Amino acid sequence: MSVLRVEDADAGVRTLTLDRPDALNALDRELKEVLLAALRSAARDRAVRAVVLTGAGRAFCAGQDLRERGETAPSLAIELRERYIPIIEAVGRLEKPVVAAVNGVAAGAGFSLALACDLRVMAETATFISAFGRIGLVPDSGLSWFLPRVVGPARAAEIVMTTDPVDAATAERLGLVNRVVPAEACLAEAQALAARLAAGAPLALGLAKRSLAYALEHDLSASLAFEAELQGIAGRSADHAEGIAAFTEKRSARFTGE
Ligand code: LHQ
Repeated sequence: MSVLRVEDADAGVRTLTLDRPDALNALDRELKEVLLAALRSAARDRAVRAVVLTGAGRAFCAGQDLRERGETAPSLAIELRERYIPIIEAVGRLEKPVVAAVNGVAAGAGFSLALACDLRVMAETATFISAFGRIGLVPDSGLSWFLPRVVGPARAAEIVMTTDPVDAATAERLGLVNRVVPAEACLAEAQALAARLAAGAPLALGLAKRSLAYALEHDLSASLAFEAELQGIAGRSADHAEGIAAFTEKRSARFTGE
């Protein structure tokens, strides 16, 4: 039985479910490997137009499997370079919307993984915990990059240094998540949001993701130039022509990604 469930729905939404509920979906060697392979496969598969990432049972993901710690690479830096960084980068480079259904606690690298996704739907019972400090570690897998950009430096310092759980209402107020829903509706809401995005123009969505990421790291002039370059590409697409035709004919567009 796999530690990752992969399920496709008609709308082009692929749901990846971390499936080690007894360990709160902690990331062991196998789960890291299959998750990375699944993200790469979702990137290649043209039928996949949006991805939902969630956890089985009562957790989203409790970060590194601490029971496996003794068996992993002696250097945590090596473990991060070889296993965690490729996963975080695969989510960012996947030119399709990735929606996290944060169904329960997201701790340590599980918190980072949720923040690497483009959008987050959070169960009202879920929490985020920067658990690293509790075990004498520093934030990793991008948490120290994502967090100050989303909540500002003071809030980021508080979340990282106190390691206090951030409840769903606070997460919503801080802009850490797009919406908070009853726990039982979390996955369905995330899948519905992903299905809406999957109906959009795939090329344009992928380029928009690239543009937003670029703008976080560059100044206005560079971002304006990058937007123009991407618009040049989008403007030559069949989907743009279809969008214009649909507008003119007063009908819904049928985008293909061409
Ligand atoms: C777990 C885990 C877990 C194994 C719960 N592992 N079993 C990257 C590079 C390399 C190495 C180092 O790390 C990193 C990045 C990181 O992610 S470091 C941060 C690692 N994660 C944590 O420190 C979180 C550890 N977990 C917890 O603090 C709690 O479990 C939370 C707050 C998440 C949930 O608390 P509870 O709701 O009270 O659940 P629980 O603690 O009773 O856990 C339930 C079961 O899940 C339990 O197993 P058991 O057999 O006793 O029922 C836990 O041992 C297991 N579990 N997290 N990370």
